[in-house]
Amino acid sequence: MAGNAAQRTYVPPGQYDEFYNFVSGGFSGQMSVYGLPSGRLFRVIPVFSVDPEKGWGFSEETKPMLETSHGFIPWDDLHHIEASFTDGMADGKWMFANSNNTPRLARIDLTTYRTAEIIEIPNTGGNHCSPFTTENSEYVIAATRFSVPPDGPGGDVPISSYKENFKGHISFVSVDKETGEFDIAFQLKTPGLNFDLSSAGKGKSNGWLFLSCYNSEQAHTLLEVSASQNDKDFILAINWKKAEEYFKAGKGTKQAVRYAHNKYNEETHSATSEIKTDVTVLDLADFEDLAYLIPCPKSPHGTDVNPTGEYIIGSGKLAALIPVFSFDKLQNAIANKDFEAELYSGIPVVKYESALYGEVEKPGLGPLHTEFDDKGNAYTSFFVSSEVVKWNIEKLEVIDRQPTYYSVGHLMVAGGNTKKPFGKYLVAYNKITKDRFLPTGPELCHAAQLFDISGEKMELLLDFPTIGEPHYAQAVPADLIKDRSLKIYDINANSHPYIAKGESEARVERNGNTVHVYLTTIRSHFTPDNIEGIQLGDEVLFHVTNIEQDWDMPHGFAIKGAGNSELLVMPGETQTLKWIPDRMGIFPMYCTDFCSALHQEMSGYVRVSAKGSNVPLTFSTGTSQAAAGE
Ligand code: K7E
Ligand code: CUA
Repeated sequence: MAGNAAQRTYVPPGQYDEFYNFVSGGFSGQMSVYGLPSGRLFRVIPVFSVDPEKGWGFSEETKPMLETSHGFIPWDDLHHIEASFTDGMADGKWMFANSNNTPRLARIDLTTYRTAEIIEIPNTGGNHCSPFTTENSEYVIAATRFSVPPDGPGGDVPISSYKENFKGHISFVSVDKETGEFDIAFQLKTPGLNFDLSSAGKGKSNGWLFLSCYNSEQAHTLLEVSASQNDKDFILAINWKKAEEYFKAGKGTKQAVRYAHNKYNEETHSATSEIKTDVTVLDLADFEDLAYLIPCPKSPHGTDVNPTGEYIIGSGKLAALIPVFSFDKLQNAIANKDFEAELYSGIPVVKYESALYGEVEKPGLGPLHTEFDDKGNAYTSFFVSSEVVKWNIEKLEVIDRQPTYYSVGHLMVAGGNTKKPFGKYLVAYNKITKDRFLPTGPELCHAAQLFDISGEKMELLLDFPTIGEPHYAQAVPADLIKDRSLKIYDINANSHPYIAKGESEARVERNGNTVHVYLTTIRSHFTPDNIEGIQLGDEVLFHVTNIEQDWDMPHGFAIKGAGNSELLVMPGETQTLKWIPDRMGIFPMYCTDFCSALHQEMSGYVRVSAKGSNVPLTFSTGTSQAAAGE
């Protein structure tokens, strides 16, 4: 460990980190935001998860974000984070994230640091090969990990009919340049293969997409044996610009499907969920010039394209070498029809040697993922031999190797998947941390390890624990995005249907068994803070508007017996907590976020009476009269 490592990661009090690091949370369903080089955790953002700390998925406004065609699903397995790109560089607008279980794609807004949109992906089983974006984020790509029969009643087939009935789908989800809004433009239907990961071409290879696939055997049971038979699986190269041309020319067929499209509206402060019912599918079997298979040794995992776009690195999980493919050679091979076979009824297989630039010999065991620096070097993670290996792409020579503690999965170089990596820091995301940290029972934290890669040798600087299981991550220079961060929501732009724009609009209204409480918060009281006339059998909706217009001034809201969570309401925002009282009596409510010296005083009472009681509905703040009628 380098002697001055502490100095190089130390960010003095009051100073900022150089990079934001957006890290996937794996089975926590969240994305966390760290600073680099300090490793300080700033924020955990619920994406495919509920989060009681923020009321996310518990407030009435946020629940629709987690709707799917299967109903409300408050969890998923988030593996990959990818930045929105402009000209192959992170532009700091959004982060994209995939869910691996119930296939979904999310967009996280880097002004609000919240999930702004989630779209479900039809015809897909396990959205692992996702979300990888093209050079200008024209599309976010999402491909199926498990091939399955297309959605619909036709899916009721014997599992043993895999080869015939199971299909892969690669989704091209367009991203609106201004708003970021998703739309599934089209899908490519492929033979039944398992797509693991992908990278879009960049620079000279812009317009192409490279997907690693395993299970070229098309096995459907005991895959650890039966999908590891072939000496080589494949990288599927797709000419997506061509596919887009065909789509725009009206090719493909519309298929009836059902998928949810959820959007959060910053003006109504509410999410909506809509079920969409069709998707355009182009079957690869109908086109001759869209797809080519490149043989790739032994169960490829990552497929990564270098900053110039010329080299495509395959990482066979069981391979003892790293193949480096050349985009130019691939193009020549395609032009010369230098094919060794056609597979899966009609996809040409390019000869391995014809696409290969060269192989890195004996790099390590179990290569998974590769990222790049600004000097022509690649960095590959090795799960089995638990190390990070630096090698020169053109020379195919190993330059340095450093152990990780332990069993690294993804690694990330700052800007390492862009056209111009920053090449200063590398972070290894490790699966196992036995003996690295104070023990915390049977489960230990996963962890990140920060390396300085500015010199010839990599230097380990810092270990820091992570939330959930970190897979992929992105780092963006702080200067690019920190000034875009929102400070408050403008209350005058708040068009929530149940807003109270000031204390004079605070009130309580009964509509049958539903009681709407228009509640405001400001340091350090609620308006109203005494409410009587609630009856058993009522459903009470607390619409809490935080009328503060100061940065970093949220108020919380909680009431005894509520079956959900707190609300944490940002300045200028309205959020709703549903409460169904189950007994008569007095119920305290209070602010959960220490907002001022008199935060403890920020509280109130709600009286619940019997059904049909003659206690009238009253509300007040700052008066001590008993409610009328007593
Ligand atoms: Cu290698 Cu799901 Cu990207 Cu994790 S995957 S390590
Ligand atoms: Cu408001 Cu504490």
